[in-house]
Amino acid sequence: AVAALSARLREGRPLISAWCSIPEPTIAGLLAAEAGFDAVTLDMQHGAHDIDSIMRTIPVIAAQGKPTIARVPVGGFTTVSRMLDAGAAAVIAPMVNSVEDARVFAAMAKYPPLGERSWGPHGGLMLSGLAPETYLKEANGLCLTLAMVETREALGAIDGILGVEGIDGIFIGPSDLSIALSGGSLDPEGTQVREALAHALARTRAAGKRIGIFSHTGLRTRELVRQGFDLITLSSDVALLRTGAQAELARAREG
Ligand code: 3PY
Ligand code: MG
Repeated sequence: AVAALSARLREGRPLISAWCSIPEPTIAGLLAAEAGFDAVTLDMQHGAHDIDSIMRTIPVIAAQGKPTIARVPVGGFTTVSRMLDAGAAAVIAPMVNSVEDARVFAAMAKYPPLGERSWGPHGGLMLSGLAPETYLKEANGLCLTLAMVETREALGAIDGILGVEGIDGIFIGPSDLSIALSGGSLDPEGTQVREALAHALARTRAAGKRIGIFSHTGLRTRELVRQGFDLITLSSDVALLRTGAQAELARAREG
């Protein structure tokens, strides 16, 4: 399950990931199994996941043969290697606004000589099935770093961020980006964001790296796949629960 994400990206097949805020392994397992998502993303920035819940959730997702992606809190660079140690296949770091942020992020995620990741990959070893020496050699390629581009500063520094060795790609936060670009309104699918996305896609391709993005709906996800995004997280456990419940209740109360 650790190698599944990087392998699939190498094949050039985009992934659609679930997004979980509720720290309950059963929810992540359900989204990986019956719902059929390609991966599950667990959120420590705005979601209620913490290190403990993530350590208990990763094996449930892995039991479905699916990779886990973890989003750490803003500036939570010390949490990055703990997520990889627990067996996450990728880490998303929010609000990476400068080359320096990107360098610190990459250093925490990659073993020497590239970075400064400290040894102790209990879950990574268990879930990759690799011997320690092999894991040490291969982990830098297997465990991916996605730096969130969701501010004007990050857009301005995009080539520098993409140029940091050890940064495998970027992940767009369209909501924060829309707030930043409009000067205070929420319009994640608006023209300003669309223009920024076209630029980010082109710069990422030029750098030979990967690009992911958060999407609110299936229709928008289809469009993003067509545009060439490599990883799209679709909706969230909370949003799916809300819309599913509202739809059934509305039917129940019709007439
Ligand atoms: C954003 O849209 O700002 C995000 O961080 C996606 O979760
Ligand atoms: Mg954001």
